[in-house]
Amino acid sequence: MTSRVGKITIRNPLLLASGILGESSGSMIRVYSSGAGGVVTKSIGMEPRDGYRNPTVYEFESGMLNAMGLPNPGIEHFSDVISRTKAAGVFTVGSIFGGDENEFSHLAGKMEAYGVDAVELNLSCPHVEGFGSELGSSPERVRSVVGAVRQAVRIPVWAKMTPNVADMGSIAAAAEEAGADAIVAINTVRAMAISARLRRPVLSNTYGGLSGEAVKYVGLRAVYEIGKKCSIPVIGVGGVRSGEDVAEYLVAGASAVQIGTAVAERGPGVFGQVADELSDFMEREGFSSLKEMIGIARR
Ligand code: RRO
Repeated sequence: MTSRVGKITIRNPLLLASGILGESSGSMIRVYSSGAGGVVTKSIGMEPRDGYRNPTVYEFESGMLNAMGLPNPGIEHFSDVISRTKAAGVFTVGSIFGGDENEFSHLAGKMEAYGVDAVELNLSCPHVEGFGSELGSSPERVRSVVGAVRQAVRIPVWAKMTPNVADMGSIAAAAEEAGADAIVAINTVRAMAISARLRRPVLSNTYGGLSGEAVKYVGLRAVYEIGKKCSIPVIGVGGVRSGEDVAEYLVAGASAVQIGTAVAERGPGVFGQVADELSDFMEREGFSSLKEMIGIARR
């Protein structure tokens, strides 16, 4: 089950996606003990933020919509969280968001000093002005943020992409050219829920990000498409709920996957279940390593 993402080796290919249980060391340690290969923290910025007012989440049968609004304690208050996850031996990726390349470089430097194993750049939150997909929709801005972070740190730099653009491949290629070590795809799909009875949008922010089962096929398409344009590893995210979902992402070209909404729906035990299902699938289909599966749909 060992997974390689560039120079990094992870005990299995199932990582906790950013935004779910990733703000406290206790919850991340629990996720790791439940069988995750590692965790990605909640996205952390320069200052503490409360996020949007409720309702921030809308759940339905095939997924979830959220507009949390980047709530986080701020980078200066995050050092203890990382020290504790690292002391517990958890493979920890620090997710960060900023408004420009200077903020991203500062945040990445702090995360590196705190001891994270890699940094994930949130270039893709779909509903907060001045952050996320506003930067991540422009190849030039992606190039400048990734390039600046690359200069600022020695740890691996992962760039998390938005699906809400016409051509994800060229944006991922810009990240690779600027020195990213891996591409993470996808963040949530911009969407909204309406209540006909209340005659208004459901989320306080009106727009939010769609995740879960509903977006798996968008994620698979993104991983496949990015793999055609990039030679760095791709980490697949979106709607992973079973071992066979993981296998689909690997065959599409992903080196590892992240799981978010399924953890929110079913709890951290989902990691152990998905890992067992993946092993069973590999045995049934005659695969003896993850490497044999990666990208075979593209060959
Ligand atoms: O905090 C959020 O509202 C949020 C973030 Br940072 C993100 O990257 N993706 C998302 O769906 N929500």
